[in-house]
Amino acid sequence: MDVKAAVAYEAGKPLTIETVQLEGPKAGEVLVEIKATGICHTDAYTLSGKDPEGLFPAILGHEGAGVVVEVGDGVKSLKPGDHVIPLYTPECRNCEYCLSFKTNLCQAIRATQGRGVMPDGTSRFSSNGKMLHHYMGTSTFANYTVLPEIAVAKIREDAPFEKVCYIGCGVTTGIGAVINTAKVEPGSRVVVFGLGGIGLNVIQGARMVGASQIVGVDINPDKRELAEKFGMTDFVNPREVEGDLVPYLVELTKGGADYSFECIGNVNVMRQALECCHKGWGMSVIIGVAAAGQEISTRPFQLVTGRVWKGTAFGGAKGRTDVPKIVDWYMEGKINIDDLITHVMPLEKINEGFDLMHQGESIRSVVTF
Ligand code: NAD
Ligand code: AHE
Ligand code: ZN
Repeated sequence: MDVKAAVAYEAGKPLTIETVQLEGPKAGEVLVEIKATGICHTDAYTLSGKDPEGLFPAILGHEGAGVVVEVGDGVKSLKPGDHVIPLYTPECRNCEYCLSFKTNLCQAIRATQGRGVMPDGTSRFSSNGKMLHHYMGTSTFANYTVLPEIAVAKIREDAPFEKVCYIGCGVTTGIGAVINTAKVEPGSRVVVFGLGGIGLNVIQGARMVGASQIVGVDINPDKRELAEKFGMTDFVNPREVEGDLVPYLVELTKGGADYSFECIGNVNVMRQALECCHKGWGMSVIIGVAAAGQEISTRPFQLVTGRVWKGTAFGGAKGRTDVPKIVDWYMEGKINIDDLITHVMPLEKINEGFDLMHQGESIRSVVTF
């Protein structure tokens, strides 16, 4: 079938909006009509050419929501008409990782996903006979996409696509990092580095669990107002701090953060995030994605003296199980998504969404089809 897509032909170049061809679902796959998709910084990272798994040409996008149109042979858990959110972290409930109950990183289809193809090793997308790569197993920058059944979360039908698409990455990543990965306790002092689409969800997660102090750190002062609305108690602009940021934050948090979160992808900030943690127990969680070749460093003494370094993907969430619950939280008014979606645009304007992100003018831009 013909579908409308934004194609990434080359690193560092704008996406090309065009009609491409999509094959129907094979066994174990479903065809989904994408109704809305967010633009996450990770899409920009891959488009920049710095992602070692970034393949071109590809259809990017991993923060979508839509409706199942057709199911392939053997698909049991989904049917046409189901409202769904695609999962870049699938949940097969059968692999060693799923059965460990220690991680959300289902590995059932990770290898083919990283090669930009479906689990059978082929792509469903093409343009004038030339193969296009899938991206993160989701490729939501198209009005139809094909997904493995295990990479689809079924959600309630009254949830608005243009809002809950954000649960496909940013909302779940930020709130999940607090709840699943760090397991922040009430009364904790929290420091959040980077107040973008992820960091603000860390803040709302920290407020939900009852953190008593939530420090936000960002070089863009325009992020302050919204962060305060979401629960930030103290704002720090590193460019306005005289001297080292780390001792400043340790003093502000009266001895160091119980938990810190890096939501930027900057390895120097990752070090600061670890070192501003409280001696003896402070935990720092890396969420930001840093480019290939980048490395983190610190004095091992920082860990010897009790600080803990962790990382998280998709907020430690198991998509098919947890995503429908997070959609419920939104529908019940327990979490705020609306104020984080600062721009909505048609696919034709998707490149403007990337520009707004780079200019620091948006939190989330959402493309609606
Ligand atoms: P974003 O562009 O919306 O936000 C980034 C924020 O960081 C901006 O507010 C920017 O002003 C701020 N910033 C940049 N440099 C800074 C510095 N040196 N000090 C302080 N603040 C600084 O991006 P996003 O969509 O929120 O994504 C954030 C990061 O999280 C990206 O690296 C993205 O790839 C990653 N990410 C990871 C996961 C995961 O599962 N681990 C999921 C989603 C996104
Ligand atoms: N190909 C990239 C991987 C980047 C990365 O870490 N991605 C996160 C999700 S970011 C969503 O916005 C993730 O899920 N990681 C676990 C995994 O298996 O990829 C690179 O840099 O190599
Ligand atoms: Zn993302």
